Amino acid sequence: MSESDVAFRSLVDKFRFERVLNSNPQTKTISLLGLIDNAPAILTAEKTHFTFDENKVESPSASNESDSRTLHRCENEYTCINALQELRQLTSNDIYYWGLAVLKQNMDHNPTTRLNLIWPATTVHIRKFEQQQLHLVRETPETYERIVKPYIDEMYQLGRLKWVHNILYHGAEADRVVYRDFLDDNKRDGFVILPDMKWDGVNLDALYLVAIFYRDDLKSIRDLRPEDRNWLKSLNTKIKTIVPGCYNYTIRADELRIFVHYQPSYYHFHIHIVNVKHPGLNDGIAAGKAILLDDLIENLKYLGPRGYMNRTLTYVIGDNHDLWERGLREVVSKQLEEDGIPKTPKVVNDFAEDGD
Ligand code: G7M
Repeated sequence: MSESDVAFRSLVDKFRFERVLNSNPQTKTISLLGLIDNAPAILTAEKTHFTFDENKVESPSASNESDSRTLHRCENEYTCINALQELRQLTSNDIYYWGLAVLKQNMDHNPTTRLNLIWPATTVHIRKFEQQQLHLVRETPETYERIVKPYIDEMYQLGRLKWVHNILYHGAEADRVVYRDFLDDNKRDGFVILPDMKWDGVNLDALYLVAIFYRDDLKSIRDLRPEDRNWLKSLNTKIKTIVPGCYNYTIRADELRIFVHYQPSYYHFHIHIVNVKHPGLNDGIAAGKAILLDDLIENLKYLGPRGYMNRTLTYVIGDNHDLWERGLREVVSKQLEEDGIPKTPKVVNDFAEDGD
């Protein structure tokens, strides 16, 4: 075990469970709130996907691109059904059989779970992970200036970006960095690509990278102007060129979903790079949260000199988000009224009244 394994293990061992914040049977994740040394901690576990070792086989006779990319899916004792240790049938019916199984697990080949720990966790973290009611809000430029911008400025002052600065300037996660684009005479346009905290770094089906930029004048897409268009275009090209090469071309440029979040959790410009077949964890890739980089580039052609500051942006927000209480709740109810949507009638719950 490395020193960092030992430190992580001792923190997880000290975790004292308090309550479940959220769990999702589709993404197979659970987030637990607990205490470590009397400070709040959030432990998230995600059951990992099945793995196959993938080797690229260069065929000497390959004359076209698809031939040269033939994938050889090699099996080992841990891939999929080879790892079967126990099997119990639940039922069978005609030609259909189903049951439960235990598969042999191995840290290198098929670890059971990806664990994320946030410690000490702030109330912003806890509220973000907690199950909550979601709402769609239309953020006009006026709403942005009045409610959202002051919030972003406050978040910035609170120093929630320490992890970003650690990556950019202090060598954090350096051993995992996939690519660093850093020109001494043009630091402003540079960036770092590395595995997102959400990816185990093993299974390419779930490939999830994040590109973080040295520019610190962009808090979110709201700060993008038409003059940034060429910069974004060259980023897009670089990402699509570099990432497939980093993974031995087992993933192609057109298999990368490249997008940003609005609202993001962290107000320092960064881009998500995800295998297009990944359905996304929670709402990370959903409409109302993810905006494709290609669409950003295209839209900047038409938005005028103030760029994204001119647009109304529609997105999903949870009622645990600070912005909800800071004014978005009123914005939403006013918008529904202006749109002529009838007020929701009071719904009587018959079952509750019957005492069932
Ligand atoms: O929603 P937003 O666009 O702000 O997403 C931020 C992304 O950064 C998420 O996909 C996180 O999983 C990722 N992320 C957050 N932290 C704190 C870290 C970190 O410390 N390291 C890495 N590699 N990714 C992180």
